[in-house]
Amino acid sequence: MSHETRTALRVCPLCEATCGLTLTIEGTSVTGARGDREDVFSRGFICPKGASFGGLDADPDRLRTPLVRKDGVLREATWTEAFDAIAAKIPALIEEHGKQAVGVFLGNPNVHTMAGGLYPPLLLSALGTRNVFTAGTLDQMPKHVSSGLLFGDAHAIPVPDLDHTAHLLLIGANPLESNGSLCTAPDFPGKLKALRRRGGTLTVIDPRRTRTARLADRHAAIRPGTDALLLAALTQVVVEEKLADPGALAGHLDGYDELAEAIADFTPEAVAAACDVDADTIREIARELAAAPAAAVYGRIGSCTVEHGTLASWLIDVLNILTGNLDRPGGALFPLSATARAPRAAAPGKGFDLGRWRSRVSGHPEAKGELPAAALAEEIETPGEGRIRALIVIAGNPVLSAPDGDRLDRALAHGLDFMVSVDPYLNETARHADVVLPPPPPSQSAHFDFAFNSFAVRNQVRYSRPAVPLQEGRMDEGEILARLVLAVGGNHGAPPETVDDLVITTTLARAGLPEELAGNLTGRTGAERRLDLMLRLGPYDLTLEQLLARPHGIDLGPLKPRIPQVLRTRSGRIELFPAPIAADLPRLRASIGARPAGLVLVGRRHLRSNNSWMHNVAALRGGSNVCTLQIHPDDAARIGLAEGETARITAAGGEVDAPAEITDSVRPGVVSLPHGWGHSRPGTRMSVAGAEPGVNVNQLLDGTLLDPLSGTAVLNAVPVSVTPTR
Ligand SMILES: Nc1nc2c(c(=O)[nH]1)N[C@H]1C(S)=C(S)[C@@H](COP(=O)(O)OP(=O)(O)OC[C@H]3O[C@@H](n4cnc5c(=O)[nH]c(N)nc54)[C@H](O)[C@@H]3O)O[C@H]1N2
Ligand SMILES: Nc1nc2c(c(=O)[nH]1)N[C@H]1C(S)=C(S)[C@@H](COP(=O)(O)OP(=O)(O)OC[C@H]3O[C@@H](n4cnc5c(=O)[nH]c(N)nc54)[C@H](O)[C@@H]3O)O[C@H]1N2
Ligand code: SF4
Ligand SMILES: [Mo]
Repeated sequence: MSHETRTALRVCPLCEATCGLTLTIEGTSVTGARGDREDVFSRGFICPKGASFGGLDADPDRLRTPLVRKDGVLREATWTEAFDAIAAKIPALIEEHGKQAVGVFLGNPNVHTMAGGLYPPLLLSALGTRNVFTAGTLDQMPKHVSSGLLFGDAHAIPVPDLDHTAHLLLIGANPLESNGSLCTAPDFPGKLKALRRRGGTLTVIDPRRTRTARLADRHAAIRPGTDALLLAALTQVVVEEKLADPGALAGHLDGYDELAEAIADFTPEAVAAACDVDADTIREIARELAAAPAAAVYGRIGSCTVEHGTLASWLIDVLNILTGNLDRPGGALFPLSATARAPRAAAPGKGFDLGRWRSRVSGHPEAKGELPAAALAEEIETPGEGRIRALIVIAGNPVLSAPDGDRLDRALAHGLDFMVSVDPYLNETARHADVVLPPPPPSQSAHFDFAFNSFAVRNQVRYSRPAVPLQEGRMDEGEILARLVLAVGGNHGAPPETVDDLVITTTLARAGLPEELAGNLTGRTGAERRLDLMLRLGPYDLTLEQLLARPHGIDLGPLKPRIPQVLRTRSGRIELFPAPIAADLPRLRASIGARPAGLVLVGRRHLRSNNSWMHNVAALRGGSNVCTLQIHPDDAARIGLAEGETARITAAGGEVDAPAEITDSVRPGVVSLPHGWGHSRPGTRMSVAGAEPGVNVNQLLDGTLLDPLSGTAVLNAVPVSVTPTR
């Protein structure tokens, strides 16, 4: 093995900011990572997670070979044995019990890998199952649904024009810790500081005084779960005081009068007590928003994973629209990524429908082809036709990330005939698998951001080839997933390239292009050739070769107005007041009088962590990155809880114990526990995480509380009680 030191460029896959990294490589090991100053998008920014790329990449707990269960025990196996086992089981199960017998759970890192962008859709069509669950219903599904209803395209999500806005209203997001979400912006903190420096205004709505809130001109510590009420009142003020001026959008709107009438009673005075934000402040925020030369309203987890998540997400864009800020520079704009289909002329589209089918047990409506992740356990446990008997999990850990992990844990242990997990770790979920297929570490994987380029605050495109060669015995994740598609579809053993070739042929045919063009595509792998094709068919007429020649990326310019081209509604217009929203409004109105009797729980994220899987890197542990229950001093005093003392938190789904951290950064009446902890189950292989496991906050949820329109689990504003354990 050679030990010369060199550098390689690699886009960071560890959060949505997509920073360009310069990796230092000795032999085949990554020994350092710094921000790539020449990166066209991130310009050298890096955070502690990116700086720990090497440690994460070389984690000795990463699986090196597939695991196959024999006589009840997971043992190291060859790739052939692993895929043989899958091919022997899944097609036969489908044959015997039908397509619905196989369920799929797609976790968050699928949007951070190239393979995760290219192959899961093919897996779903090979299986033909409706039992599809993703991290989306623990996260951003309300935003997809509101975009689907407003614009006719669930993927048309406007992002705040951070570099040019004069006024940002940020709701339930903490980009100083998360580095941003559904808004891809390397150095989000720097961009907020720049906004303040150029005289702009930042307002943060969050029940916690977060690091982001501390940066703001104004922080309103709202009562959790009431943002839709606040947003309805902001909209009411804009309408009532005739501040609405949709500008260039005026000719593209349907339903303004119906909307205005429907929200007329959501006055600041009506919602103030529920939100615990006074009416004058609400009026002031609305007036400032309307008066700003350019403003953007942006909401994230705290506005999505709540009981009225879809209504809140919808109202955020309604405010952007009515104040003339949607689709204008400095407002909220639709990015145009290099692999998007080239824009077509504006015309009516197919629209967006909800509830085209329902889940078998509880009858939850599908949204965007998915069923609620919170309903996965019951679909495995409940007998009858269509029961899930086999589960394929790709890059997911629902035992920790979804409500009532203990129930799902039992369902996976006792309710399945067969389970496959594609994951680098033997995590709390994968420990139940019959076959575990481990992808190589990121240094050995190519990287392209299919998802995040379409949420980026600047249009740009970058591609990284593997920084070090694939180690002997490793299999590229693209190949793993292609082989999985073949194995479940009865084509086990066919060359994996056939999967990509078929996609290329059908894509060319659909575009009305001759099949021979496939011969022009370049690339070392099927995934690269597909990328090349998408770039060529995309809006900027790029090629893979051009990307390879520009390793620091290609800047494609600032975001530009795209309406009406993005609209896909049946009317061809923006549907301001869609019927499913109208039908859900009475539920919001009814919540005005409801007040929690006791404490409510919200989550939090830590800069040096990521959901459930980064607690195994020693360099990222400690400091603020701990699983404590944050509680306000007044509440702690009332309950009789001392700093560091163990608190017992009880809710509908169960109870957990965590050390109390008394802090006035949470508002009275609110406690906060982070998620992704609870690494204490036997049979996992995450030694660092297991040494200080923390507790699983999602054990407090029983999985019945959902935002009904999107099927998204209510993870914030959950009623809990807290007592000392003594
Ligand atoms: N209470 C509460 N619960 C939450 C949230 C919350 O705010 N509060 N947040 C929710 C949100 S926003 C999300 S997105 C979900 C996430 O939920 P999940 O997607 O279920 O969980 P993750 O912890 O993101 O990790 C998924 C797995 O992907 C694996 N992985 C990492 N890299 C790769 C790779 O390159 N390939 C493959 N195949 N696997 C890889 C990791 O090892 C890990 O086991 O959690 C949700 N749960
Ligand atoms: N370091 C780190 N970065 C991450 C992740 C991580 O785990 N760690 N996860 C990644 C993922 S998967 C995602 S989806 C993004 C999420 O990105 P963000 O949404 O920016 O991250 P959160 O920290 O969950 O911020 C949600 C905020 O909402 C507040 N909140 C809770 N309930 C309410 C409410 O009812 N109303 C209002 N107004 N606010 C409320 C919380 O106090 C919290 O500050 O982060 C990504 N980046
Ligand atoms: S901000 Fe996100 S993308 Fe940038 S270095 Fe940190 S983890 Fe990586
Ligand atoms: Mo997420």
